[in-house]
Amino acid sequence: MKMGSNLRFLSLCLLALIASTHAQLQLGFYAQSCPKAEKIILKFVHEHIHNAPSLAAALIRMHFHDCFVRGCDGSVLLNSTTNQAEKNAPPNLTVRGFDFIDRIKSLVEAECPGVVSCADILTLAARDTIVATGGPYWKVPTGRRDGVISNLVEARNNIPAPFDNITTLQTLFANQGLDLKDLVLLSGAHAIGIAHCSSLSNRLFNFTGKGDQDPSLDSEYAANLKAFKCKDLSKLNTTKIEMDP
Ligand code: HEM
Ligand SMILES: *[C@@H]1O[C@H](CO)[C@@H](O)[C@H](O)[C@H]1NC(C)=O
Ligand SMILES: *[C@@H]1O[C@H](CO)[C@@H](O)[C@H](O)[C@H]1NC(C)=O
Ligand SMILES: *[C@@H]1O[C@H](CO)[C@@H](O)[C@H](O)[C@H]1NC(C)=O
Ligand SMILES: *[C@@H]1O[C@H](CO)[C@@H](O)[C@H](O)[C@H]1NC(C)=O
Ligand SMILES: CC(=O)N[C@H]1CO[C@H](CO)[C@@H](O)[C@@H]1O
Repeated sequence: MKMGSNLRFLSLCLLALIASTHAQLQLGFYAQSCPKAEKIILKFVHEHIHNAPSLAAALIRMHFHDCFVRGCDGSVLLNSTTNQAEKNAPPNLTVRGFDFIDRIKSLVEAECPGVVSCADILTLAARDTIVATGGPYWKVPTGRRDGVISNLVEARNNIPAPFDNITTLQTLFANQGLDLKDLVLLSGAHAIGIAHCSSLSNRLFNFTGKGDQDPSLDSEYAANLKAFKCKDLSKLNTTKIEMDP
């Protein structure tokens, strides 16, 4: 009898867990629980974006990396402990803006402790910085729950690499429930921000390992990068180029 009720309790808990992890996002999820949350984020963005407008690109990319590993759960923000966190995976070595999110989180925590997820803060801040720097506005439903697992290997396996071919890119997007149209549209985010020469230097200098250039790369652009910006092979890791010159 007791066993039966325990089992029933367990299954109720599991049902609740499934319901909560698959909870629908909604606009204004914090309208009752932390009504000022979205305003605090927006205000902070407006006060600070002028000092670092390049953060708009950094944060939309951080949001993308977060979402590609275990869903949009803030796990990209976690530090390594005994394991190596997502943050320390190769694609994340060039992710910037962690301090910015941490500072917003402190302000929101001061207003309503333990209510607003880091994942939602990152998502909203990414949108707000894009808008503040002249980009488009989109509605951001909230209610994301933060994860506690952050794993380097999962980041490496799920986040697309600059040398991935279109087939691999489509697979990685399909793994997240995103189709070819999503892949094309979301890649439009590369209209802003920077890349390091090292992210494309193989396509310039050693595409098939024979000192050649990727034939699909615009030849004029490639020649320009080789002659100027990405010329110094010893500085490929540190030289930045505009995504869309
Ligand atoms: C389609 C697969 C994608 C690949 C292979 C890819 C790859 C890259 C690479 C290699 C960089 C340059 C990193 C560096 O050298 O510093 C970069 C930067 C960037 N990516 Fe992507 N990316 C992809 C999709 C996306 C998506 C979906 C978004 C957002 C919606 C995004 C937003 C950005 C932004 C804004 C930057 C510039 C970051 C900055 O200025 O710090 N990317 N991406
Ligand atoms: C990660 O470490 C940095 C630097 O020590 C710290 O400022 C930040 O608050 C930490 N983030 C989290 C989520 O613990
Ligand atoms: C794309 O890359 C994958 C993994 O490297 C490889 O197995 C596949 O053959 C490539 N596909 C094409 C069309 O080049
Ligand atoms: C080009 O790639 C090949 C094969 O991966 C490698 O052996 C060679 O060292 C590379 N050359 C340069 C200049 O990096
Ligand atoms: C560039 O960065 C890569 C990856 O972190 C590293 O393996 C390589 O040694 C670096 N190259 C130089 C010239 O610093
Ligand atoms: C922003 C940033 O660089 N984050 C981490 C990425 O990984 C490096 C190297 O492991 C860490 O030192 C950074 O803190």
